[in-house]
Amino acid sequence: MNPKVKDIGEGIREMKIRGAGRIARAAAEALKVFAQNYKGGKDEFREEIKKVRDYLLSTRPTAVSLRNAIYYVLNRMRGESVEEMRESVIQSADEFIRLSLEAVEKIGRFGAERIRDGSTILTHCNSTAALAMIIQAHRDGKDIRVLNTETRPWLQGHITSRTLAKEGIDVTMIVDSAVRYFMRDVDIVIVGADTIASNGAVINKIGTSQIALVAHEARVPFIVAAETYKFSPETVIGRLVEIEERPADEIANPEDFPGVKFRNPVFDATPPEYIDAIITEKGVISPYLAYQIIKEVMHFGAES
Ligand code: RI2
Repeated sequence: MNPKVKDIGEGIREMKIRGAGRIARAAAEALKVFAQNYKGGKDEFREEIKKVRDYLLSTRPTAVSLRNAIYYVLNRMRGESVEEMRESVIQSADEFIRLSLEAVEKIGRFGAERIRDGSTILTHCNSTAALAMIIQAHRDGKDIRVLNTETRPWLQGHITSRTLAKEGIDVTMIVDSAVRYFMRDVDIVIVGADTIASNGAVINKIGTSQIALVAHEARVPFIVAAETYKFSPETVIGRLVEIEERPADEIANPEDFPGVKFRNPVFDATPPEYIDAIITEKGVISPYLAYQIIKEVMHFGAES
C-alpha cells in the first residue's frame, strides 16, 4: 500500500482525521493519491484500487459518508489505459471534495435562516455542518448563545467550544449529563449526522438520542445538519447501520478497575419522531423524506 494512502487511512482509524464529512473527503483524497502515484499496468490498477477501497472501508464502520465518497469515485472510474483511469479517479475525487465543501456551505446558509435572533442553541460533539449553521447565523448579525457538551469519551466538544469562541460567539461548555438541567434555557438543538437511514433515523455521536428525548420532552426543536452523502442507500434494503465500538481505555484504564467490564459504543440512533427537520444542501426536509433523498442521490452509494 502506498505510504501516503496508509497515512490517510491510519489518520482516519486513529481519529486524527475525524467527523463524517472530513473522513469522506479524506477517503476521496486517498483514492486520488493512489491514482497519482500508481506505477503498474492497467489490469493491476483495478485490482490495486479495490484493495485501497477495502482498506479505507475498514478504517471506521459507522459513517456512511466514507462509503459513499469511495463509491462516488469508483463508480466514475473510466478508461482503457492507466492514464485514462488515473485521470478519471483524480477528477471525480476532486469533484466529490468540491461538492462536499459546497454542501457544507449551503447547509450553513439554509440552516442559519432557521436560527432566530436571540436564540440559545445546544449542540453536541463536533459537526462541521452544524457549526456552519451556527457560525453563519452569527455572521448574519444574529445575537446567539451556544451551549455545547464536552462529548465523552473523545471530548470533541472541546473543538466545538474553541471554534465558536474564536468566531466571537458566546459559548458555554457543559458536561454531557447536564443537558436536561439546561434544556429549559435552550431554543433549538442542532447536531450533525454520521449516517441517516431510509426511515429517517439519524445515527450520530453517542448521547445524541438522549438529547433528542430531552428536547422532545421540553418541546425544543431538534434539527440535524447533514449533507446528502450522509444518507445510506443500503438501509433501503434493510441493512442495519453498524455502530462502532471503540476501546475501553478511551473511558478509563481497565487495569485500574479489576473485575469491571467496559462498553464504549460511540454512536446511537435517534428515531425520526424526535427530529423536526434535516437541513441538507438540497433544502430542508422532514426526516420522513429520507428515502426521497436516497432515491435522488443513489449514485453516491450504489456499486456498479
Ligand atoms: P460533520 C462525528 O463523528 C460526530 O458524530 C459528528 O456529529 C458527525 O461526525 C458529523 O460531523 P466522529 O468522527 O460531518 O467525531 O458534520 O466520531 O463534521
